[in-house]
Amino acid sequence: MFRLQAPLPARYTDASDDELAAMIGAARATLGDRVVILGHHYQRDEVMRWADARGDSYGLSRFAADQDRAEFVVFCGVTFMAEAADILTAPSQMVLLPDLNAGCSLADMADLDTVEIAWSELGRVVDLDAVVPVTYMNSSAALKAFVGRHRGTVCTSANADAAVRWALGVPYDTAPGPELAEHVIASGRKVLFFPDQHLGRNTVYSLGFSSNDERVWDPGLPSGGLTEADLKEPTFLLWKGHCSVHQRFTVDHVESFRAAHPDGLVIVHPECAHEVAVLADKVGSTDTIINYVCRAAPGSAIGIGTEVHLVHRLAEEHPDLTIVSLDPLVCPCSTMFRIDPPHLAWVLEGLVAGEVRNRIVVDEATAADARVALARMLEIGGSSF
Ligand code: CIZ
Repeated sequence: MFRLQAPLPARYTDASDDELAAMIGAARATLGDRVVILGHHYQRDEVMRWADARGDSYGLSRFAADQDRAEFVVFCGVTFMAEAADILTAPSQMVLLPDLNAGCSLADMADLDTVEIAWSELGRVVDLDAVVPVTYMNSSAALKAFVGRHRGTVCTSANADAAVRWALGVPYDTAPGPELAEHVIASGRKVLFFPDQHLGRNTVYSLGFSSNDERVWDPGLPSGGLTEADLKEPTFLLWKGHCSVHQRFTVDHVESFRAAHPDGLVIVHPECAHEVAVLADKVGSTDTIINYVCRAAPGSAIGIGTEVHLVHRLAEEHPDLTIVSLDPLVCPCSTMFRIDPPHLAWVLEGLVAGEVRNRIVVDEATAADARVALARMLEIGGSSF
């Protein structure tokens, strides 16, 4: 869905940093418990300083849902996160996204129409009862609803392993490896995983599957660019989507870091390409990365492959560690970066004036199906839940 943010009035665009901080502080004080401000880990510091809670997309949505005193949830994140918060909060709560252009290019790589086409093409050659759709949290509400309707689940980067095991009917305590893979292949179960192929691939390879067990569905090509055999044979169909930030990290980045820090540790997000992930000491979600840094021995050098605002914040908060981004030409998440103090001030001052600006609303039919999939994700759990 494409929404356009209208330019802000000069009161906000011409204000100095101090003036904006004064506006935000005054509006927040006036609104008191009526508002809660959520800051995703990838937000810039000038925004993050105002957050009542910091976290990943799912953690923040849960936090919002638990704040029943807050009438307004100002989500400093991107559209799919604000949608998830609207789905999980009470009908009386309103979710606002300070800049409507803060979308997510990864989430936009799959939409309901193209996923429905893939599903029906798959249905021509395999029994859909054996296929479970799994969507990453970074997807539209419409796709969360699709998996809710088709016995599937949502996953986050923190519980993708548990979600894929669940989809394949593999108990959580079964050791990963070739035996697990053989057992699943023999069962004929399949997973359609969207929209991030890298999270899908890193997850299924860590369970013991190989490149023979997956094909990539390219939504831009007829039949996903696949033959009938390609649809029938593999256990996994991975959607051809990627995160433009995490896809930047390369093998050369890891090797350069290791050359500069021979005893250093490397941790990368599972949205990074598999050839990068295999070189890392640890692969994990934003919360996993934060916990890894918090537990590191003083003096450690850590190279991180994730969004740069989080990396810089961790470096500032841990002066006893050497923390660097693996990519020296660091690239922020440009859509997250749209949320800035002028937009935050504009939304908060609107609330003070009785005007709800940039409300994100998911229609109730979609929300009901999406809630089913989100509830399944919570039931499935996983290491970080
Ligand atoms: O779901 C999130 O918040 C994202 C974008 C990443 C993560 O690992 O938490």
